[in-house]
Amino acid sequence: MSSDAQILQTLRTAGSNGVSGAELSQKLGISRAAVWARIEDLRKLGYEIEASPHAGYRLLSAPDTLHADDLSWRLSKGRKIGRDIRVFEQTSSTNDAIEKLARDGVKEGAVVFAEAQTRGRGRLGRKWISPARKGLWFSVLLRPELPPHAATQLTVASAIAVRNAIEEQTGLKTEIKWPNDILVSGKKVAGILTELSAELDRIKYVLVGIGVDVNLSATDFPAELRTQASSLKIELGKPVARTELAAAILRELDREYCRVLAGDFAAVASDWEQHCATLGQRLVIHLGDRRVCGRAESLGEDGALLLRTEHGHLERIVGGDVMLEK
Ligand code: BT5
Repeated sequence: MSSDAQILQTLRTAGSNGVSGAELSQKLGISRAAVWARIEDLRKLGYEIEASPHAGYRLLSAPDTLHADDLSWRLSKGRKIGRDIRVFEQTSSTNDAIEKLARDGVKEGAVVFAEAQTRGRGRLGRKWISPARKGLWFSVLLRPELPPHAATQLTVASAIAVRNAIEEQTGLKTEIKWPNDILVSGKKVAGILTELSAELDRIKYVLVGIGVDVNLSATDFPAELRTQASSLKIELGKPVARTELAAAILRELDREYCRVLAGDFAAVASDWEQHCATLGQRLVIHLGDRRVCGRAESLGEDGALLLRTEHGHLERIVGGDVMLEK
């Protein structure tokens, strides 16, 4: 753990009691002057830290900024997801940034966050709006030993992880729309973009890009999106702490990913089915130029949606745009 993370953790644990400079210096094994310099740097990042002769240092407030160390200490030691966390002020797309790391041979579990994306994208090159400090825009690098067709399992596992974390942190009732949307009151509050690099029979790496609309106001969305998209802040009526939510999502992702790796996708799928807004519904699915209609029956072993078509066939759907039949 870095000195910054240790200082923040100690200050948080001490709460209003505060911690003396001597105690911090001893705990971190650095001089009191060095502690002071670290505190000054944290203040520049927006942490409001009071220093008083008798109470020592006290953390009064933390900024709404993502800080890699501040995220790391909230995660368990033996984790896979989030063992390497990087936060950029701005990138084109965090999926591009994580792909660079993947090509450089970085281990799986690395996560890249950006406070803002200039070219955030959805599936099929669609635009994903990502205003600065309003959401969680991040990507995770995975190197699972799975065949390429099982990559949909990772989208499903990520969707349940994001859903669980949102509910845990906000209490909002969330639903999953197959394959990659998280909805609150029928509106999209998060999306997942899974990109894959594979050989014929094995995955080289998977990039899971996750966008969560945390503290956007209605005016942050373009007018044409306002009827279908929303944010946690709008739905809850108050802002949500992004760092806590980010850490909760990483913890849940770690849990779900481990279940997939252990060959227990059935457990992931069964959780998923409980929260799925799509199952049982009559759907129209656009697959490029093709249009398929039918009733969503269940989730296949590889994460595909099993659709009973109008002609009675069971069709495996692995992509496409899903709409409820009117
Ligand atoms: C998705 O695509 O839902 C995947 C979104 C993934 C975004 C993350 S952010 C971090 C990482 N880096 C990236 O560049 N991307 C990932 P799709 O199902 O194709 O939905 C895209 C559609 O959602 C757009 O065409 C809009 O209609 C709508 N949309 C755009 N921005 C949105 C937002 N912030 N919230 C809700 N809906 C949005």
